[in-house]
Amino acid sequence: MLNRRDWLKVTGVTALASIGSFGLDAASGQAQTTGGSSYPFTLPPLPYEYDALEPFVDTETMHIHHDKHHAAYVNNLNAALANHPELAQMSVEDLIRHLDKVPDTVRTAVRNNGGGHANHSFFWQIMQKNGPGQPTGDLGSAIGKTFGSFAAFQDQFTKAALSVFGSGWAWLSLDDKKQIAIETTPNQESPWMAGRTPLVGVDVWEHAYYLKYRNVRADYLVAFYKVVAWDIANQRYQRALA
Ligand code: MN3
Repeated sequence: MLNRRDWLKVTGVTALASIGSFGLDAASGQAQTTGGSSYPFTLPPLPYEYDALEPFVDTETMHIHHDKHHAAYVNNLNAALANHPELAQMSVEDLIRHLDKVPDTVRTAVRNNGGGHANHSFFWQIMQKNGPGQPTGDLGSAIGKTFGSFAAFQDQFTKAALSVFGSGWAWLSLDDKKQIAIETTPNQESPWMAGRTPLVGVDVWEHAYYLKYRNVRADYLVAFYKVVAWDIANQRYQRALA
């Protein structure tokens, strides 16, 4: 059984590029959370139990968010691709990185639902029970250097997440100059669509928090910091730099 690092050495850059940054469960190296690498896509299981992130993310929200919302993005993405066999070999990351290759008749559907599938597959993996509570490794150093401190980063990230009008996401991303930056996206748009690589992301659609936090998005964000999988974010950072 190869560990993850050896597996990447063996399979090489092509596999890494096509699998993308959410194709593997970075913690375990297992591929069972990929949801399929191309059409027809399937809903990847959560990489932990539904109640694992209690009390910060409640069990009922996880069930509805994963089993209903994420599933709908997968089903709608498959429906959009059903009559486009020329796209059947593309990973969801490839699809949303290259929306220009998607016929305009289904581009909006792929943007919304491919984005939704990619974003949620990423989101489940960037949370964990009993996370380190603060950035680790080289990413921790980069956050300190870029923002001054983790507290200053949190302040800016929270402000960005609160600034999203309506539905969307806030991200810590790596840009094409290998610099980290905070960004927000509307709806199910994502950093991949702009050629950037997400390292941490938080879903601020109301479906992500309304059952427990009602209209108080700020309280949800305080809770989100308790479950960020910073070691996985750091692995993604190192992989994106390599
Ligand atoms: Mn969502």
